[in-house]
Amino acid sequence: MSGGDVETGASTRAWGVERVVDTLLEAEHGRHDITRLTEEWDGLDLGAAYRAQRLLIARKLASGESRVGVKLGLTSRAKQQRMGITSPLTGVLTDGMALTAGEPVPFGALIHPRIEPEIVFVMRSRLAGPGVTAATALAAVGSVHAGLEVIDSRFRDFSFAMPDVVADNASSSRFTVSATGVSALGLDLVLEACVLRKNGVVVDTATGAAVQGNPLEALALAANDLASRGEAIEAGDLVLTGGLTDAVFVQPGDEVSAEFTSLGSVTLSVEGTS
Ligand code: OOG
Ligand code: MG
Repeated sequence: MSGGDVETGASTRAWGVERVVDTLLEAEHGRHDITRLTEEWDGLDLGAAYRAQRLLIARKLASGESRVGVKLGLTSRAKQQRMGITSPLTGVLTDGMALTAGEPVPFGALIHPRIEPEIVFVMRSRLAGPGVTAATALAAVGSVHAGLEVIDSRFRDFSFAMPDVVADNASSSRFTVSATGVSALGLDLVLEACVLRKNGVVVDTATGAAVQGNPLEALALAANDLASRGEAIEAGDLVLTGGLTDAVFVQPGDEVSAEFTSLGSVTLSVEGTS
């Protein structure tokens, strides 16, 4: 290579936010996992990680995707214990991640997908921190839905430190949300129960209390956390409040469903045959 201006490969440049994003996008598009970037670059702190996430999303938007909402990660003890990280994080959802009813999980396009059940809010109005509480968050909610998220960390064995997973947009890959929503008023989301099944067999159960004691607390947390970076939850946004249970690994042909007390059920089938 004759000069810096002709360098293109992510592996040949000095570390910085751009190289982090190139490395993550190469892994996603090439369907291969990578080792922790925090071990390669000690400048990857939380601030740099959120700048990388912002650039990663900007790249997706530049390639034609649209922003559709926000996701929370690591809001439940089940998730925090599995991943060894105790603080929640936020990521961004795009329409490129959305699976419509009946659309299969594209297993061949993914690295090592796992599926987790989530309580999802569709926002009626903008919600901007700081100082958002569960009560003010509730007032901004339009409807509540059942959701399933497909996570697909770009990191080998889902092994990452906090800045790695933040830069990786909280392992986002795909998600689906029930078409019919329920009003949040009169719903006890703390006691809203969820039964997670894989191929018809119950693999886990939880209630809404699993996420921050109350999914509305998770929503408030998202608004306040985003505000610290000058961002907000917008009217019309979807908000995935975080996996209620540990995520299950899936193989081609698997079917995963989440059945809720009041929110209904949502199912994902993984493409291929087992
Ligand atoms: C991080 C993403 C977490 C959730 O709901 O907690 C997440 C991971 O588990 O890889 O989406
Ligand atoms: Mg999730």
